[in-house]
Amino acid sequence: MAKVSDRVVRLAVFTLLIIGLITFFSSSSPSAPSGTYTKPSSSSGSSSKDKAADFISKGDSVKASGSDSDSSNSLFSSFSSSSKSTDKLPFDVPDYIDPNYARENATFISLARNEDLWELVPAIRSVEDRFNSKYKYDWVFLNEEPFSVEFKTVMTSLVSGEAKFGLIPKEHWSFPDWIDTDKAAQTREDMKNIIYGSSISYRHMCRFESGFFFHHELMQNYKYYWRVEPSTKLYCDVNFDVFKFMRENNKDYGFTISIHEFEATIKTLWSETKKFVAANPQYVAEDNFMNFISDNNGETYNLCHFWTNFEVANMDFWRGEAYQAYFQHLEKAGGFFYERWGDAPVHSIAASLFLPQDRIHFFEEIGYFHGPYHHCPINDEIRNKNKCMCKPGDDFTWQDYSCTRKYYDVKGLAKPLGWEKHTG
Ligand SMILES: Nc1nc2c(ncn2[C@@H]2O[C@H](COP(=O)(O)OP(=O)(O)O)[C@@H](O)[C@H]2O)c(=O)[nH]1
Ligand SMILES: [Mg+2]
Repeated sequence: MAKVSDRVVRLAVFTLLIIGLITFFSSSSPSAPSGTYTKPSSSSGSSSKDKAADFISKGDSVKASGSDSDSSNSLFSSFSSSSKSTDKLPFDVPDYIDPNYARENATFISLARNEDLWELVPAIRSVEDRFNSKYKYDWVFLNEEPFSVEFKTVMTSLVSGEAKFGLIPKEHWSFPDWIDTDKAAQTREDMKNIIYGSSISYRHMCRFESGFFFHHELMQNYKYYWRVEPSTKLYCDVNFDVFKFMRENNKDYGFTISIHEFEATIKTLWSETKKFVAANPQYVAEDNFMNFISDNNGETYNLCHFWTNFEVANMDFWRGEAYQAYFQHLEKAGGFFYERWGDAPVHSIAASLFLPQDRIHFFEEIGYFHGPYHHCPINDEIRNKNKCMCKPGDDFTWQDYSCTRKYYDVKGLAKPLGWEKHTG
């Protein structure tokens, strides 16, 4: 008897449980899959994180991170159904600066492949943490192939301004029709023992960064940019608006590391430059920076260049008459493919010849790393004030292979105290 009544009680409890579950599931909305962020109703003043969510909700098959189940019976269904359109995402951060802050006409830019994603993430995070979370400038991403949904989702969630993703037009990432592709192939064979010497894509990249990124439609409405590459780091807080600094101080080109180029990659770049200058002397600025790039008043190139993996610059210069004519001359000469001209010497030679030298600026206080070199401010006050996390003993700036000592000498600037201890 006891056994039978036991069974009846258990059956009754089980039946009640089933009825309860059926009632619960039939009342939950089937149109709100868990973890999928509901697009906020469009209202003015939507934050950039709203834009991130907006993007996520637009992707056909993209879900907010952490949702790998789309059924409404997941543990999180009650959370998602209470995430109504006006809710802030849980990771929204307060604005550090006045929401009406007048930003400059400027953007970050990163050229990257989909497979660069996880090397780019910490680089961007460090720029956001050290600078952009305060100022919220936009970020443009460019690629010669469509960006993956994963790439777009992660980057959108990471940047505090608006994230924009662009496809590079074919003509900006291919051989121009005057290039002899057999000769280019022979070059790659001949240069296979030089870093990136056998690479086609690296050459397209250098040509694109030399002559086309500032023409991309997503860049058209911007004047200044800050270039960020995968696997780089900012070592110090940047407690000023770098773009405002550029405009207010009439700077067109800013760098953190300068270095000597591998001569084998640019055998005829200087002779082509000399030909161009001889035919177009009007473009050479009066108070130029020729003595930074040449030790004999232009006879030969000393290989010094600004390392363009970090670059803050005014695109009016690249879009202007002098640089456009110079780039066209280099294009026709073919050295992007018949040699392995880098965008760094091309930009640096142009800036040094066609800009007055006071428009070129060294950001001493922006600690920065791109393998294998560190720019770590050797001035203790700068490092402490800006919470730098680098070892001054690692600094490359004053070493012989750097060109920044020359930058100071040619400009007649006083070097920071103790620089002699960092040479070698
Ligand atoms: N979309 C795209 N980006 C590239 C390609 N090759 C290099 N890049 C990007 O171009 C920049 C320079 O490339 P990187 O490999 O860092 O060259 P390195 O710094 O000279 O060693 C980085 O932002 C890369 O992500 C490519 O084939 N496609
Ligand atoms: Mg790099």
